[in-house]
Amino acid sequence: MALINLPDPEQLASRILRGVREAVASGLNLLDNRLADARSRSARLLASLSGERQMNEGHLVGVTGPPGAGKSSLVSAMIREWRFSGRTVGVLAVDPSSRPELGGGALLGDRIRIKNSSYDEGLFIRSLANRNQMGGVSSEVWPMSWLMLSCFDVVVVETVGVGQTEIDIAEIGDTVCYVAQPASGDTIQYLKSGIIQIPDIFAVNKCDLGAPARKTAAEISRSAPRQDRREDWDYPVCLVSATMNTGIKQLNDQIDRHRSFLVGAGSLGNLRTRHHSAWVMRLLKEEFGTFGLELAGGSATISQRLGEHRSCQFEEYERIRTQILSRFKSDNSSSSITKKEHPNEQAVV
Ligand SMILES: Nc1nc2c(ncn2[C@@H]2O[C@H](COP(=O)(O)OP(=O)(O)O)[C@@H](O)[C@H]2O)c(=O)[nH]1
Ligand SMILES: [Mg+2]
Repeated sequence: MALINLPDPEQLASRILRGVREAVASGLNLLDNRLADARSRSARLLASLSGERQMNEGHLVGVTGPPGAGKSSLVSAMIREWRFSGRTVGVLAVDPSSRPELGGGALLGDRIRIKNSSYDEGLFIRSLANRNQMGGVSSEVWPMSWLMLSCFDVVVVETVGVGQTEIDIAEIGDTVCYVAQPASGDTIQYLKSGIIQIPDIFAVNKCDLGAPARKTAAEISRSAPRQDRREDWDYPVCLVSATMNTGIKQLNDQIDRHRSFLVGAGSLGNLRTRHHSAWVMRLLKEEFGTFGLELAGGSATISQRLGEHRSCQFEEYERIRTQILSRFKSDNSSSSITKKEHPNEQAVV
């Protein structure tokens, strides 16, 4: 493959912070690039983007639910509402059914283009095929959402809710909204499984269908397991219709209310820090494996280091990476560990 000039991370970060669209696109491409040089530049980019803003500002909203529930349609309707109120919106659509080569549903971007005919500077959509780690959200999605949070008021991550995904999305969003399909057993089964953290907000879509939607909403209200509930939050169930544009403003209001709830409880920053640590750990594990984590003192030590660097975890991430890489190199030159044992170097070959 021909060599591609990779951007200077610090320069790129300053352009992203000014909301330059080309810079946002190029930053997302960098985060999506698995080669060694790109990975270290990604860490520098994220370190440059980290700051107070990402601890306290913006809103990361996870939208999940079964295929066909109307997530993309609903996100599209929600975007119109947000844009109407002057907020800028970034979207990451992680939806395998959106992959045109699979003949799946229309890309979210296409829906938006159909509905909002004029080009909109305040809206940025990136569709990602699900790179499918056992049904989970692939590891680059979180850094991508973090990048978008540095320059958009609202960042939406749309994922299909199957198995592992709900757990992953709960580790991305400040607020998680579950979109339910009326008259489908999926949601109730999902709630009764009890293994997953319940979403903050439920949206029963397709309320234009009438009774089945109302029945599903009532079932959800009854079934949400009470023991998992956080105090003081009421887990609203909203009846909406993406196609008829019904209840969208009310849903967005509930999403705002959840953010205010987190801010009021002083927990938005803590929540993001927790999510941050979980994903940095995941990125390290993915790049270096458990053996690599041991070279940096093991996961407990790493967690502690990340906890001590709350507002600049990416810089700490980069330091830990460098440390692991140099340990790999020194072990490599002095002992039996072969170069091939560093997964990243294999990737570069
Ligand atoms: N009747 C009705 N159909 C809807 C509504 N929202 C979405 N749909 C339809 O449901 C199907 C799946 O929608 P889509 O947004 O692609 O679902 P996703 O897979 O969850 O993203 C499409 O045929 C939509 O037109 C709604 O509010 N009412
Ligand atoms: Mg979709």
